[in-house]
Amino acid sequence: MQIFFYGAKALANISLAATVVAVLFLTLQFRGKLPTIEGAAEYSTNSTHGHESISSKTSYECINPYAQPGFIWMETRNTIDNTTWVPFYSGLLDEQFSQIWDTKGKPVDKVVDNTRYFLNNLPPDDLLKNAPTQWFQLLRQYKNVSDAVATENRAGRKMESAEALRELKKQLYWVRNRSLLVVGDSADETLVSHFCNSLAGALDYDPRNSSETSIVTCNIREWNLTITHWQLGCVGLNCSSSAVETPESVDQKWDRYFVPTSDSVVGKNGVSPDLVIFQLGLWSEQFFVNQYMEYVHRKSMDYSRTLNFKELVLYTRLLRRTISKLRDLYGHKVPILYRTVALKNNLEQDIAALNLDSVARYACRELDIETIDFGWIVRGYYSFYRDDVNIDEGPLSALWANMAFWYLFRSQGGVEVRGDLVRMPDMDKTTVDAWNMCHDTFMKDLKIRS
Ligand SMILES: *[C@@H]1O[C@H](CO)[C@@H](O)[C@H](O)[C@H]1NC(C)=O
Ligand SMILES: *[C@@H]1O[C@H](CO)[C@@H](O)[C@H](O)[C@H]1NC(C)=O
Ligand SMILES: *[C@@H]1O[C@H](CO)[C@@H](O)[C@H](O)[C@H]1NC(C)=O
Ligand SMILES: *[C@@H]1O[C@H](CO)[C@@H](O)[C@H](O)[C@H]1NC(C)=O
Ligand SMILES: *[C@@H]1O[C@H](CO)[C@@H](O)[C@H](O)[C@H]1NC(C)=O
Ligand SMILES: *[C@@H]1O[C@H](CO)[C@@H](O)[C@H](O)[C@H]1NC(C)=O
Ligand SMILES: CC(=O)N[C@H]1CO[C@H](CO)[C@@H](O)[C@@H]1O
Repeated sequence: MQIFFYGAKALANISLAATVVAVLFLTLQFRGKLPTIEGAAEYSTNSTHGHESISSKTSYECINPYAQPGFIWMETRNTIDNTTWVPFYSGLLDEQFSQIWDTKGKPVDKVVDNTRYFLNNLPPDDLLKNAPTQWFQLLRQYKNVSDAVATENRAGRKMESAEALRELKKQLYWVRNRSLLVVGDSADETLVSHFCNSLAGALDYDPRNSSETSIVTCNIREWNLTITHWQLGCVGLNCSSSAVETPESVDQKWDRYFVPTSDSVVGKNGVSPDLVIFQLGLWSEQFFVNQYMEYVHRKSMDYSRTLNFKELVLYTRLLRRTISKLRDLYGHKVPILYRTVALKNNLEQDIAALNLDSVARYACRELDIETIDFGWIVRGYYSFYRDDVNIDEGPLSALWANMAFWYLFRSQGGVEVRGDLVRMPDMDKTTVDAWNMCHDTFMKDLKIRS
């Protein structure tokens, strides 16, 4: 049998019944991967929400799928479901090449085909089953099924979807009341808004009239799940060279806009967001590029220039200021991730962005901050951008959401190893601190890749 997320492929039409059957099938497949009590269909009021009490195990294999070499699998060019990062693990080396080449090195089978996105050519099961959970797709399924339940309720029909909904709840219960803070530029805001639009979340923009920053809050009501975006760098299109962040302007943004609203960016633990993801590379790059343009009296911008050491030091100061602002605001316990820079989609080179990313990787490693390597993973996928810097809604935005939720899951005490959810978050947080359990290992694994 094909592994999960595949079995229902035959159900090509999107009728309500088909969707419900597919979801039931998928969730039952999925359930095999969950540490649930067999046959425990009821959703109990236990604090672990139907999950077996967390095992007494206090250590697990620490392996971050998104830090492994791999590839992006997407079903089609425009899909937002069925997209995942597939780490190679051991499957690649075990493949039998004799089927492809004969002893004289002549191909016995066609290696190249016209498949651009693995449409009819799925990666091998043993690779795909090691891929990380597609949290975003599960959330979308939940939305579909709960809409179906509402329709059935209104129609007074038998609750075909109720069982599917219960199964999904068992996988997703832990996202309730969570809060994710994303600090960055429009590239991050775009990803947040794709996520929310796709789940019909309510997006609020505030302050509406500011030319200094923007704050976007998205709430997925079904889950009371909140994602907040704080904009660093410039806002709007009219960014002159003076529109750059300095450590002082970072302070000012914090004091005027972020600190006064920071109380609303508090999640399950009551004192901080459950996870923070930040990045501030592209506007800093733009500042240096603008400065250089003025300095040499040119009309065009040059992204191929290597930044000098002073520029790197200034950027590092900015980065440190941002991190210490976050720490001052929310304390040292909140997990913070540096999101690696996604290079620009333009014909020129983007060397300055590489320089800044490299400096940030180094500084964050020294400051004990883990990396979410989205920028590296999507490097080269420029046809999926909707303009020079912002990624379109599609496979890559889905991938971003899956990645963010992999870390959020971990921040809540969940452990996923090679595609298996070996430990579900414990709502009482009485046992292992899954974040710190693997933090040292993941810090050691960090490579300087730029
Ligand atoms: C919660 O579940 C665990 C394991 O099944 C059980 O030992 C415990 O008594 C349950 N607690 C409540 C309040 O039901
Ligand atoms: C949700 O429903 C829409 C519309 O029926 C469908 O296109 C989409 O594939 C479904 N997504 C999931 C994850 O079930
Ligand atoms: C979510 O928050 C509400 C309000 O504080 C609370 O009643 C509920 O128990 C919380 N649910 C979970 C799963 O934490
Ligand atoms: C939503 O979650 C937040 C953070 O956990 C909590 O303070 C708030 O009470 C929750 N609201 C509802 C309606 O559950
Ligand atoms: C911007 O909004 C704030 C809060 O709503 C208000 O106090 C301020 O006067 C507004 N500024 C402008 C220039 O409209
Ligand atoms: C754009 O910047 C120029 C020069 O700083 C300024 O004169 C102009 O008013 C700005 N336009 C807007 C819409 O902010
Ligand atoms: C090939 C594949 O896995 N297709 C799946 C994509 O996602 C939808 C919605 O979850 C499934 O119904 C398909 O089976």
